[in-house]
Order: sequence, then structure tokens, then C-alpha cells
Amino acid sequence: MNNEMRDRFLLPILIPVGALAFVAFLALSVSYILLNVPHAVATGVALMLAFNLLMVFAAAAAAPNMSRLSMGMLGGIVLVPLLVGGVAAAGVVEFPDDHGEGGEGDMPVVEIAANNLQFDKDELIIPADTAFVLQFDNQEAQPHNVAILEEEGSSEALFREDPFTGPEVVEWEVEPIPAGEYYFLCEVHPNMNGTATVE
Ligand SMILES: [Cu+2]
Repeated sequence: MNNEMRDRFLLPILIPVGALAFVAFLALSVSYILLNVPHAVATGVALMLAFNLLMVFAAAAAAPNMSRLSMGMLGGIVLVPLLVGGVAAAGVVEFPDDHGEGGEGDMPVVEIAANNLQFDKDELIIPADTAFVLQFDNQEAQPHNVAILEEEGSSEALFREDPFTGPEVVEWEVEPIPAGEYYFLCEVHPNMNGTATVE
């Protein structure tokens, strides 16, 4: 098959099919990039892309008999900023991680507060076998902490942090605890205590 045959029979099929595939690929990758970058970057990339496409179509319309070489150059004009934008976006963006273990943000939060030498609740409900964040709001200028024990009087704590003086809110990461009934208290004021229900 010589070049002329190829041009006459093959190109009319190849060009539209190829163009369709290219447009589909472009649309998918562009939307993927735009959905994953901060708003300002997305707007910039989209504008740049729209401007480039406009230039290419304008050039193609003005010179219908353009050689393949200049077609290739125009393709480059479109693709280069797209690639640059993609790389820039990848640098700016933290892609969401599929496993959902992205740290503190994903953990369940258990809240407790202290004021007037009392906790605001006498039962802590804690998810079983799950690392969680214990958010402790010490609302007064008294040293308090939270310790979780197997039972009242246990010498070893499943969890404890040092007492601190408020007012201050702290977030502690707590290792998973198996289901069961436990005891929690402020070690500075042992009469501040309650039941930790892990379920
Ligand atoms: Cu206390």
C-alpha cells in the first residue's frame, strides 16, 4: 500500500477514530486533574487549556492545507501546557488515599470535659478495637488528666496522659481497646471517675 492509497482509504477512518479517542482521553484526564487540584489551580489549567484549543482550531481553520509538521506543532502547543499543568498539579495536590487511614482526621472522636473538679460525664462510650481520639477539654485552672484502667484500683493503665492545667483542649490518640467495661478517672482527683464502655 503506497502513501496515496493510505491517505485516501485509511486516514478518513483513522483520523476521526483517533480524534475521538484523543478527546475522550483528554476529557478524562483533564477532569481528573481538575477535580483533584485546588480551585485556583483548576481554573488556571482550564483557562489555559481552553485558550490553547481555541488557538489550534483558529489555526486549523485559517490553514486547512496545513502540513503534518505544523499539525504536530499545534498538538505540542496543546499537550505541553497540559503536561506542565498535570505535573504542577501533582506537586500541589495530595491525592486522597483510598484506604481511609489518613490519620487523626478519620478517627472517631470521644469527648470529655472537666470543670469545677468534675468530669462532664460519668460514662465514656468508646468504639471497640478502634484507634480513636480522646478530646479532653480541661476548662479550669486545675490540673486534670484522663486515665483508663482495667478496673478501679488497677496499677496499670490501658491509657493515661500526664495531667495539665487548663483552660486548654487537647487531643490524645488512643490505641484500640477490646470491648468491655473499664474504669476511667483523673489521677489528680480520683473522685473524678466513671465507666468507660467499649463496644
Ligand atoms: Cu482532676
